[in-house]
Amino acid sequence: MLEQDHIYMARAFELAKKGRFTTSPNPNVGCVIVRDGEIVGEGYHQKAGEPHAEVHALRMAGDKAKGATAYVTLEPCSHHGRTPPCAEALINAGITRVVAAMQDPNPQVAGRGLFMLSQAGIETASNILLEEAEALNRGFLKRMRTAFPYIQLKLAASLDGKTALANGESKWITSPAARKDVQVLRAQASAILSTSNTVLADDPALTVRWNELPADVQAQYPEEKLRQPIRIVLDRHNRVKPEHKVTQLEGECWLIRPTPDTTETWQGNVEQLAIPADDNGIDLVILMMQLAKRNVNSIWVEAGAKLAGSLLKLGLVDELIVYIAPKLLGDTARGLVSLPELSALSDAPQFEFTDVEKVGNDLRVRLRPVW
Ligand code: AOF
Ligand code: ZN
Repeated sequence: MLEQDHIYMARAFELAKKGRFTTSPNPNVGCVIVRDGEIVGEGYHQKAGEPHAEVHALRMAGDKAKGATAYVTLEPCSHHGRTPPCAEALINAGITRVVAAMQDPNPQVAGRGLFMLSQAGIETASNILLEEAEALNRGFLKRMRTAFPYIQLKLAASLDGKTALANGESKWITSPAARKDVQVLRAQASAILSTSNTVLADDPALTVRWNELPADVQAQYPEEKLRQPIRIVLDRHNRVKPEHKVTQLEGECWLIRPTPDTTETWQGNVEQLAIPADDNGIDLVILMMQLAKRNVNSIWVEAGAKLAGSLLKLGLVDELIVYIAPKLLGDTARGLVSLPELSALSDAPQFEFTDVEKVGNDLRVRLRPVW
């Protein structure tokens, strides 16, 4: 590893992040090509089906790729997918050294990209800035490794951990700044998961609104590139109807119900997925496996205390994102998560804080479960 490798790889990460709103279900990948201490090519993956990061960078480098080093945030691919293998493109362009931040766990690649390169006489190195590489594609990596999506549970609470008054009023606990922040996180998810209870109570849109994104995000993410995460609604009793916003707005809407409703006329963006249910609700483990099969990398959950509790009990949650408003709602208000009564503190689900930030007048804390 050379000292300057870190600098060029950090630049490749900066480029990769530009694709964070648009590449799902593909990973975010950035690539920098360097010859004689000069960056001659740069690129990042923008959209599934379009060229990979390496191809953009090679196009920019042209002849200058001969004898150059390529820095890529993910191992170059070796398979013929929607696009031809990048390892081949790097070989043909005359690249002599490839540095990858991490191996690609995609079973179609899994080390074969780096192997192809070294077979062609190219010097290879990997595992550089590995933590950044893991953080960049949590959803894609989890799906490739486990066949489950990465699940983020969004919660909003008062200082005393309450989400709604006893009468159910819950709408604006957190500030407009927190809601803007939610828009940015929604925009990065493959899908948004909610329930028919939430749809019937609030008729939410569950969309990303470009005009509500912060100005710095808007500057990197033009409105015409807006991608709507898939809206997924758990609806065991077929209560969601064609007049609800989730089924009408732009983007896909998947209704999860044991028995599809054939009496209504649904718009083309609505699909009904048959997943078994029992008295506790839809089988969430089967659902998540089905969603991963349909290439859903990451799920942003915005729902009530019951679904939050069920996902936590099943060990399906990878990350909690809690917005805490500086308000007290008192002990008659409703709690954050429904869990069975505990008889010992040692049985309480445990988390560790991974990040704390002030967002407007609220706090945003991020946590991951400790097993
Ligand atoms: C990307 N962008 O820059 C790189 C990827 O369906 P395909 O042909 O686009 O292949 C997608 C796979 O290629 C993806 O799952 C990952 O394993 C590998 N590398 N993918 O979308 C890129 N370098
Ligand atoms: Zn590729």
